[in-house]
Amino acid sequence: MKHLILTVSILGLFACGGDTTSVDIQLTSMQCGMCESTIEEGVKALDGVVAFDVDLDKKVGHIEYKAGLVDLSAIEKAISALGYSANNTQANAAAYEALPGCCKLSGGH
Ligand SMILES: [Cu+2]
Repeated sequence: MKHLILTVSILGLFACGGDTTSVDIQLTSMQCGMCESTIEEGVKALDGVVAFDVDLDKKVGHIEYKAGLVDLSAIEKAISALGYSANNTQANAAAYEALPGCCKLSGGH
């Protein structure tokens, strides 16, 4: 297992010299500025994420990441674990339930 981790780390180092991938992620369940900062902080904490900028009005997150370190499905899963949907990945139900009322889809906006 240690060898595997080491190998992955070395691959990651090589990937650092490469290009970053940039893509837009649909964040349709985002409701307010609190959601925006929760998602931004959660995603920026991931290894391999270079930049992440959320547009609350358009409900889109623009992400730049190093494909050797993280991939889009891992990023979508991380957003799901925060309680929000990402592209076609639905929000984790338990995480969604734990969100403040204003961040839920039925919130009083
Ligand atoms: Cu919110």
